[in-house]
Amino acid sequence: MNMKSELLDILSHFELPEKVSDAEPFGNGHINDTLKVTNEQGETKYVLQRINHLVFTNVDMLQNNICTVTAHIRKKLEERGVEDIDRKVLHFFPTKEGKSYYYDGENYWRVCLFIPRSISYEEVTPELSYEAGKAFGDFQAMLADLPEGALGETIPNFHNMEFRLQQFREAVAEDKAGRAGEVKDFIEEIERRADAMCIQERLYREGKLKKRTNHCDTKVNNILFDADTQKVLCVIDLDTVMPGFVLSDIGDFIRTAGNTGAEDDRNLDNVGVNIPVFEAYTRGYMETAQAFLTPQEIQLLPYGGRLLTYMQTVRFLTDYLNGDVYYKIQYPEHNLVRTRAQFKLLQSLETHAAEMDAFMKPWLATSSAFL
Ligand code: ADP
Ligand code: GN1
Ligand code: MG
Repeated sequence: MNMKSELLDILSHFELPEKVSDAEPFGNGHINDTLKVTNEQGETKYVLQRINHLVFTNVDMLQNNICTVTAHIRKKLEERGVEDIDRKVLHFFPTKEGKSYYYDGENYWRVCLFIPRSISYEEVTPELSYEAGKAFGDFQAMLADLPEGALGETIPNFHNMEFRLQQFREAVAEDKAGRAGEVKDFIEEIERRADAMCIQERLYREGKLKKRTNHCDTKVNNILFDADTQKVLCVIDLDTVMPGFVLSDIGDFIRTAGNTGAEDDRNLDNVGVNIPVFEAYTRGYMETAQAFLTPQEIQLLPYGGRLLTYMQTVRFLTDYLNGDVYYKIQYPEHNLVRTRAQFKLLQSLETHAAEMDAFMKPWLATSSAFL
């Protein structure tokens, strides 16, 4: 990471209301680097992020998307007469040249307002999960009227399962890190499920499923709660907001919050589906999303949890096979540990599939939205 003086130099290129004095690492994302920035009184005021431009190769498109999304949500909140809007939607600061990011010749940087008295969780209670469900559904609802083409695909085919399997098969065939033999059993388990996990792509080709604007990274720590009231303040981490299939946004929440263990738990006994968290999220989500979901999408929501967990198993294993080139790792076999934990969660979701699918019945009975 850059030295303090370099970070302060980077920050000096932004049009910020207050003078800043320090920046320290913050958050635990696998892709970008996040830092919190303090003013001269030592209060945290801004969030500085270094964009991983090897992952987000079109930084202009990425930043345009984020500006479009935040401006659209801000307008919706103003129309609703919501107060304290700067804590409910991210506020980014331009550079002194009026751009939404700063390029230092090597890296791309952006700065947003730090939302005071906010908290993000790695684990949630059913009560918090219900609030998160309402918030992510509302997030999709607010973006539903963005005109087609308003947002670019920042990572093409990001949640396309067929594409992820293709990348996985290439990684197996090339076996760059010489690890394919060691993970033979996982490769078989993945192939055994491959067809069943590509339902969305098939339905889309048949014209039976449409794309919507999704967040595409609804990890539990990508939502900020009010530290005082425990209500949701703001949906954050907007890099992957783009057109995709609606199951992504229930799927990644089940995969992260609906896991009794950690994403990279070494102790597989800890890992399994947390049914109360799934049920509470679904209840909240359906309150805000039912109006725009089709019966078919509603029926498929629990499948979304299995799908996103399967997809993440495939993606972590692909990176392990490729020699750890995509996700940040903390130790050499980290991606394998992640693969094992995600696969264990998938097995647990499969065991509970009938019960989770049946949970959707009341909404299916009352659903009237059509494709
Ligand atoms: P990444 O996951 O790529 O590291 P995030 O944008 O999710 O980046 O930020 C990481 C963490 O930093 C979040 O989980 C949250 O706890 C905190 N955070 C991010 N942006 C803000 C903000 N504007 N105000 C307060 N906290 C924030
Ligand atoms: C990455 O950056 P972060 O940690 O929020 C990844 C997600 C994965 C997630 C797995 C751009 O998200 O797709 O689901 O790791 N983001 C990108 O934890 O690939
Ligand atoms: Mg994040």
